[in-house]
Amino acid sequence: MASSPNKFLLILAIATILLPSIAVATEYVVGGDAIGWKPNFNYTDWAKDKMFMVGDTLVFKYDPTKHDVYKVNGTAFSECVTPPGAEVLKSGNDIVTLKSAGNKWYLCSTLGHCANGQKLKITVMDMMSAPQPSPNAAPPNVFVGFFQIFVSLAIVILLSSYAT
Ligand SMILES: [Cu+2]
Repeated sequence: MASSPNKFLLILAIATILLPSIAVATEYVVGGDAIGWKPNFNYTDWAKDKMFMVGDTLVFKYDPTKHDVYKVNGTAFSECVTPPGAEVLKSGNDIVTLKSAGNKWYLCSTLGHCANGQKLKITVMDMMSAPQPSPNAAPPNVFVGFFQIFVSLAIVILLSSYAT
């Protein structure tokens, strides 16, 4: 019998189990709050111990009269150039949602800044690709995420068979 307490419990069960896995999206202030986006900083070092996942966000914080953020390809990144048509952000507080897996490259187009380190390369992973790129340290939360989704699906199926 589908009574309302059952539905409430169902929703509560789904919410309790699903919410933590949805909420794992992380916001990264590029360079950290104290540094932000500027030259003479090693963004490779900054990025190397971080695990960027699809759905996470990057926040570029900087003085917009001095800097900008170009999203470029790998070639442009190594050469510190901005290809025509490259996506540019210039608000000084740019929020970039990582929508797809793969390598992402960003640089500042102000003369000399990219050459002096104002460039960021990251590798974004999705759940399927996450365990492979880092053989030494695949974080457990990836598997917890899978497990939570599996368990919540099982509960949904179970409870919906009771509810009908
Ligand atoms: Cu700059």
